[in-house]
Amino acid sequence: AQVAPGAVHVPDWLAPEAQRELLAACRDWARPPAGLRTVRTPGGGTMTARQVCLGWHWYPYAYARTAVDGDGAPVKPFPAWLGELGRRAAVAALGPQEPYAYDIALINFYDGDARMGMHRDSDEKADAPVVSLSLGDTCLFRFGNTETRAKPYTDVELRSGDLFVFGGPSRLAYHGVPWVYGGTGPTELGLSGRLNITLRVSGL
Ligand code: MD3
Ligand code: FE
Repeated sequence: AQVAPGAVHVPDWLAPEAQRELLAACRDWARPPAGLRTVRTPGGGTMTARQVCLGWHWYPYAYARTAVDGDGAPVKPFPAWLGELGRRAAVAALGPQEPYAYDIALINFYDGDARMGMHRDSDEKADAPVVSLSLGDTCLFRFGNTETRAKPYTDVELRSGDLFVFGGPSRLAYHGVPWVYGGTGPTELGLSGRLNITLRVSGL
């Protein structure tokens, strides 16, 4: 379903087996070195969702090749199969696309009362669509507008296996995760909490 121009939600895009495989990969990527970390913002705050990066390491508000705000280790490689998954996802949501060379994965892990405030993603230097895949607990995702972090916005529930692609005019829209509904994920997956995997093109 199109939520806004270029913003398309494809519920249940990942089959259960693909969700299990992606979760297993995320568990591996979460391990040190350059594993899951708590992100501190320049204003002294901390993000409640913890994060691990592949390809390029994001820190507020730039990209590096090492975990500069973590253990300093080189960022983990971005695997070719994940880039292929990103291209397939973009085509599934938006139709025929340039063959974008996805080279960044940001993986956010939400447990407890973790959430994400309204923000824009503008640290990438390319305009390729962002691909988002959700695993585990359902969340409320808030898709805003390009002008202000306030209303109007559209609220959408994202469930395990859902795909969301943000391209064109939606690439620079404000968005956030006001909350996660604990204990709502598929029992068979064996994940307590929520994982979101975003695939991006750095343009670097
Ligand atoms: C719209 N992640 O990693 S996914 C983020 O669920 C982020 O962890 C949220 O916002 C999460 O930056 C939301 C949906 C999403 C991701 C990236 C976007 C929406 C986006 C980039 C541009 C526009
Ligand atoms: Fe974002």
